[in-house]
Amino acid sequence: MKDATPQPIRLADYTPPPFLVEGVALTFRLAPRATRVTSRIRFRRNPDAQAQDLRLDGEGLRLISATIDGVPITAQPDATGLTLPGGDLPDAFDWAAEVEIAPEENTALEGLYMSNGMYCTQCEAEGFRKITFYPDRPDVMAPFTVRVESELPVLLSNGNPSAQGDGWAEWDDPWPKPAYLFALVAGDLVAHSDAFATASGRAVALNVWVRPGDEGRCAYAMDSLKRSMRWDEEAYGREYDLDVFNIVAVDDFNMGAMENKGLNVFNSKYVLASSETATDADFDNIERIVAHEYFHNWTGNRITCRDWFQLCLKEGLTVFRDQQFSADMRSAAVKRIEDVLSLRARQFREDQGPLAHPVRPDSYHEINNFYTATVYEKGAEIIRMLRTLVGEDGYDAGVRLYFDRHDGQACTIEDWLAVFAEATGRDLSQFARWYAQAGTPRLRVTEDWDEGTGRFTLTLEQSTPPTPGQPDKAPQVIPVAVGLLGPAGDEIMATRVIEMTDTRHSLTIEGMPARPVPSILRGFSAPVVVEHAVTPERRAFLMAHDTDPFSRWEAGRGLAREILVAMVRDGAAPGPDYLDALAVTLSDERLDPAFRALCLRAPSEDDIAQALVDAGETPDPMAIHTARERFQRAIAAHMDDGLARAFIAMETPGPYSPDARDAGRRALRLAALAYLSRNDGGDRAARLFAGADNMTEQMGALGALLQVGAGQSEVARFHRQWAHDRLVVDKWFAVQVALAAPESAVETARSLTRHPDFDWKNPNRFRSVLGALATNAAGFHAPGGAGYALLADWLIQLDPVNPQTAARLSTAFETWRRYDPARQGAMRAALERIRATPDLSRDLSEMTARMLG
Ligand code: 0A1
Ligand code: ZN
Repeated sequence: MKDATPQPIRLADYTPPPFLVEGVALTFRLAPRATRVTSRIRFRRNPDAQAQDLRLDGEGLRLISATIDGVPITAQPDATGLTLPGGDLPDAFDWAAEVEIAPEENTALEGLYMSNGMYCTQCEAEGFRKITFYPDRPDVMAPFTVRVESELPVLLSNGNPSAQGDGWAEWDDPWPKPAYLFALVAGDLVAHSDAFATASGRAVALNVWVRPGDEGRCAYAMDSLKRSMRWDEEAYGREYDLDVFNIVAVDDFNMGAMENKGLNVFNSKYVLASSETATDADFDNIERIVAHEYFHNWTGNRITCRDWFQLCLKEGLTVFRDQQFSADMRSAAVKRIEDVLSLRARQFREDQGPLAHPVRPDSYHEINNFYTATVYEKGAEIIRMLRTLVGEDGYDAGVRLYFDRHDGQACTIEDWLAVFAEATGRDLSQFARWYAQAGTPRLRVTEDWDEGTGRFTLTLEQSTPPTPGQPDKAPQVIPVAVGLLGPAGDEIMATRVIEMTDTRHSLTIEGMPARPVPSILRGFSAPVVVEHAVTPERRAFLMAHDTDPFSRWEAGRGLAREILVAMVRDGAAPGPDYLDALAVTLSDERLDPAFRALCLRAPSEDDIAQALVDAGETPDPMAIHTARERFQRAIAAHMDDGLARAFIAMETPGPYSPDARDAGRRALRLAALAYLSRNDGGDRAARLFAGADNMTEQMGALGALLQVGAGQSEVARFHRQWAHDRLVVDKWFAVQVALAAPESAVETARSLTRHPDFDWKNPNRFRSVLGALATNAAGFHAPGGAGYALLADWLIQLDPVNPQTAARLSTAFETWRRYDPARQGAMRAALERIRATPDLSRDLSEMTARMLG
């Protein structure tokens, strides 16, 4: 630990900055080991703040010189910055400084670093302080000008280009921004260029910058960008506000991408795509992430966060906006199901364990540890509920007021809620609990039917389990979308939203001719767990008749989950009712193939483990794996003909297109193939692999083979074919580990870490082996604890090099308390070993401390 007694940062301690910044001018003289950064910063005393010293954050900087209003000062920086005594400072002054940094030695990929000979930056959350001395906090917003000097041909920064010459370029960003949105890129890059005319007629030059040779793989990112720009104008009335918009792809990046003003930096995996090298899922992610970063231009950049506790203000809203965009571009129903699957897999899991935290946390040690599914995905669910509660028009009015009132400001969740309260006249004080209370609410549903009077009563009860630091929870506002079906499957009450505010809520409907079947939480109207004891027949009925596609899928899902839980407990087999219902879904040509593919997907091993924990049981990962495998074999055996027909019928003739229609057909085709391989030993998959002309089918076929214990020659062939392509080689590493049999997963991962292509300092490559191991539940949790030990060894090795990525991957251990004493002991020992490592980063110290509790 860097600090003997590290103190958390608390929301309650927020104070406004004592000085504001009117303008910043930066000059970079780039050199790998000795980049010189000069800064000129115009400060002005903040009339709304109490008198205080001015703290300039700065880490790992060699201070060469500093002046105030041209007068040299002898500043003595400490390990995290320097303090200028407030009482000695004029009300307005110029700070100038020169520092030296070494981008080549920056392996943490935060601040200014190098990736394959190219300079790039990552400043969110607190990376700017590794570039120069500055009040590195989001509520200090300023216009920036930047001069970059380097022999490299392409020199980029935020805003508009203002001048350039041989070996230098200057950029001017007129929009005030916090330092976390600063960016600089310099490299030997080529552009895929295009143009966009905004609704009011501004001509915007668009560029996707990549390494030479990659320019043929940018078209989809560019197309996604143009669609995002148009969509934000049409759906939110938001126009782009600069003359250029640049996207740069870098190979070494800790996260997905970053919304720096006018200069988005992307993990190359979310930019580069061709049909031969990228799967449908990759195309989908590119579209989503390009949109997400673009949408931040208004939700995050023009209006930013007052402090990092408000992270969900920009992230929850921007995720919600990218979800709306994807729903408009593709099938809304399929998109909703996919989003719920991901929410449950990542956010519900987080909420169940020691890392549970509110969407707006109230304290942290390292903010980088809070870029979580809770802040992002649950944050988006809160916006969705808000929209449901205030209605579309109320939402539009509130959002308009938000942009009008807060443009150019650094805001809080209170500001966000206030515009809706004002625009709609609603009291949102109870709703605000969604931001403050951690944990996933449980919604217990009971029904009462009075045959004599035809009275049907639905009773809902909410409770939220305790989470770290929050033993007791108050009731939340839960919008529960409910519909009723008649016994013949007809809709007798269209969807209506029950607004639950108390612990208990009843809805009574009189005069029903026959007992209705309720469909509850349509569209997944709130991020809660529904506990509703219903018979398998009832679920099968909803699976066949519900008019809400989400609930229809959910009924089948619930059925599958219950069957799997029973199979884990007593080795039961899936009954013919479920198998017949699934067969009907598979061959129902009125249903979107992508939807049918989702219905065929068995709940994951982690889902089953969560279901067992919910039932108060201890999950056995091996028993879960075996049960799930038997479940899939039973489906394959029962539906062989239908699957074979779907496999043929879903072929996509003609050239590859990543559009939703063809992608949905391939999803169903490959889901069928994975089952069929259990019947034919992988014959069809081997043929498809041999003839595939696109990565979706090549990977789908390889996965199907590995799942049935075949595919070793294909694995070798795949590597020979793609050894030159980093992103494809990442897939090659990941698929072998993720789909290895439980008994060989750890050895597979270990041997791949010795492969000459295993470049462990590259985050994508590290995740492709060690991240993939954690997704292979039965393999990671194999008896003896070798998986835990291997991951711990690698996290300890990575931590001094790249603490952020090490800390993120440590969440593989967050479920440790679920398991039997032997596994608990081994996981705990791994965590304790990490925690005891000398000089552990703040990132990993905080994560291990929270997990160990
Ligand atoms: N704001 C980005 C995500 C991001 C966050 C932190 C990073 O480095 C620590 C990088 C990117 C987004 O939401 O896309
Ligand atoms: Zn974001």
